[in-house]
Amino acid sequence: MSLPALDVHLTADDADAALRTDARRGLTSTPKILTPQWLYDARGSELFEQITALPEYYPFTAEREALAAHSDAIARTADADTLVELGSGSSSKTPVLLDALHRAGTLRRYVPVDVSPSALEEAVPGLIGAYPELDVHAVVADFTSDLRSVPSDGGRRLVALLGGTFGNFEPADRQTFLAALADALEPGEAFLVGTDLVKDESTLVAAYDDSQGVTAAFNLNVLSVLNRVLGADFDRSGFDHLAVWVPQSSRIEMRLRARRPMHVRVSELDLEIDFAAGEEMRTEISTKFTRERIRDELAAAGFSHDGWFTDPQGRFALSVAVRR
Ligand code: AVJ
Repeated sequence: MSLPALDVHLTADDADAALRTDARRGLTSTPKILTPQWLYDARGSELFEQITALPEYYPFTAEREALAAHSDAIARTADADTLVELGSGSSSKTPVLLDALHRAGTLRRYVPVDVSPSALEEAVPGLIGAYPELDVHAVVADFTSDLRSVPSDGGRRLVALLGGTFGNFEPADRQTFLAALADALEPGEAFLVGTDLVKDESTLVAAYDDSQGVTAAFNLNVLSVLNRVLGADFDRSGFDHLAVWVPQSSRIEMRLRARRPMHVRVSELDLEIDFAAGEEMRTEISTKFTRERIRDELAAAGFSHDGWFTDPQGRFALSVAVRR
């Protein structure tokens, strides 16, 4: 068996530097904001896995149901020989798509893209074992700033961004990403994007503030990450987890709210910051879409909205967009 190809466009030092820059900017801005990437260290990724099994956290199940029900239609619409998966992580949802592309008779190549080399190293051998004919070409990259991960080899690509990750970007960053993707694709190539949908507020809030407190632990873990990586001295017990529905921007915001005034030293950034009692720091946004909104955002970047596939309950959507 030949070793799979692995391209590295992002070193651990690059990733580190980007996060530090982001932390300095975010911790000194008003309001304070962190990029969600800080949430996903080893402990955070483990807590996120636990979140996906919570009864309140429907997006994971709903996306899986939508994929299971519509993978063949997605494969037919995309008509691709290469599946590029952005933020592939453990590649747990990939086999459904690979199987559908295989049934359609077009599948040749799989390109998982992730910032984490260890996630790729764990996921790739199993896929090679399960799909011996498949040409697997793994890429370590931050797809938000670098789409060299989708080089054309003359085949027809389907670029997938699953898990609702698209909703974690600010509107301007979504537009920048879509424009870069449109630029990287040839006319006729496709983009598959998973988006959670607008629904009643109580369902949305419960999904991000579960009764077992797993999401609270996930959110508070970000303070332990900052303490470890940046030598900060955040006191976790000084903060409360909040999940807030913000209708104006159609999104859930995860925040940490200071219970009392606090002074925090971030030694590696040579930074001292203050929290007022009740001050909120945003740690993640999770945008909820309507069909019209996703269609309009895709159209603005040069994509037609050719497929709309939801779970049976209509909670989560998979859109297939074709580069015009
Ligand atoms: C995996 C980033 C899409 O936004 O729903 C779950 C992350 N945060 N609970 C989401 C998350 C809190 C999740 N994404």
